[in-house]
Amino acid sequence: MTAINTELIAAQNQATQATFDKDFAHLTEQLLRRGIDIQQICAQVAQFGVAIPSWGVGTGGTRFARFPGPGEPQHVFDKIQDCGVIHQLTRATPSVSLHIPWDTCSDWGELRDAAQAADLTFDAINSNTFSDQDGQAHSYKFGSLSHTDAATRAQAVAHNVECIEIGQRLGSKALTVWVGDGSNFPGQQHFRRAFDRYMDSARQIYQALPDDWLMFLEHKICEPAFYSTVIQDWGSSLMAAQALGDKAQCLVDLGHHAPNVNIEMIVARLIAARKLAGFHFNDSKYGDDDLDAGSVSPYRLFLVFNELVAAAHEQVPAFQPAYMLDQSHNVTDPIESLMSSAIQCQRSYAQALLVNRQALDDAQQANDALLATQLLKAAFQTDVEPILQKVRRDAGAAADPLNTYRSSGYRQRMAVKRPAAGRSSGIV
Ligand SMILES: [Mn+2]
Repeated sequence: MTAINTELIAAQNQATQATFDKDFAHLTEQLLRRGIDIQQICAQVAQFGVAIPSWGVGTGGTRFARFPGPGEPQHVFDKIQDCGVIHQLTRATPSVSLHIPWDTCSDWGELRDAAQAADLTFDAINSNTFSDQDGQAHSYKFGSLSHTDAATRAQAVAHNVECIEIGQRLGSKALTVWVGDGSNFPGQQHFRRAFDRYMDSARQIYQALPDDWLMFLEHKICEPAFYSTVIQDWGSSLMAAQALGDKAQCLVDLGHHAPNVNIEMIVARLIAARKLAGFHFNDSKYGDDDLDAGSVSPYRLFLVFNELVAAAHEQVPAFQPAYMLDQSHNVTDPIESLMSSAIQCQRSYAQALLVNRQALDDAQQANDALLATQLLKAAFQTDVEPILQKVRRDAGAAADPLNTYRSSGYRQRMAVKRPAAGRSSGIV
């Protein structure tokens, strides 16, 4: 059963079919003049998918306040249903990334069935050792995997192993580990010893990984530790991943860097090291703002995708990054934000596919800086909306997901069905 009436989708798509056909024909002709086959681009974009974080469908918040929205999910099954709506309307989000213990469930088999019914699978599973749970023996106030106390570290390791076991029941193939460990004051922590303790714990988790699983290490420059973090940057992450082994890779959350850091170059370095796990897409102006992907800096997002498309084009071995959104929605309907972010990722990918790789290679080789940068701009400035819409129309999704979602009345129905809960959904 689908959450949004399929007849509504079909009727709305039909209403704009004629204008869409004109737009698509025009872009087809434009791209043909540039030697690009639009059908080939559509086929590649249709294969693109980005995972939804289960916590993203709830309203986020800041450390100051949280303003719950109407009809928020009350449990993991509600979250799956909302993720199903996003996928039904966009066909761009085929999987969900769970977070333990924010997502609790007494029967994981039932959850797997619910996901399957919504045409969803499970992406990487996320552990949480950055906050204390009720009844927990040891506190993570001063760290988890790198804590000075061995019993606290062991508790954090055991939690990660449990996450792997849950993930196995759901069909996940990766564990994402982000720790809030670090220090708030110079001198508080012995940097090298804290890293050694982290590595010792991470090795134990790594040993518990099934053969066909990966371990994604997520670095973050600060917060909640505001002076230093144990896995602060891609350098620390790469050191850890290389020491752990082939199954450990580095996950890039776009918001987890210092302002103005050249993220696309970090991506290129991790690809070169064969250590790029994938992404948590979002956007930011100042820090880990967790704003909607491409909402502030769409060109940066494009430049990241340009590196990914280049790597695929150059057939870098075993290049298969995992794509996930990681956002916090404080002032928007989370379903609307996640749909538009997923489509923004598709858009950046489609634009990156339009880059003339041969001409760019030639310009780089000839040190023609202006032509090289214009080749990127030519791709970025192409309005690929007809491509995205074509892919959605062909897949039975909504031509205009936002409009169809709003006219479906889904949020209003959920507001009645799910009375205000007021819980925090957290931000990672
Ligand atoms: Mn993240």
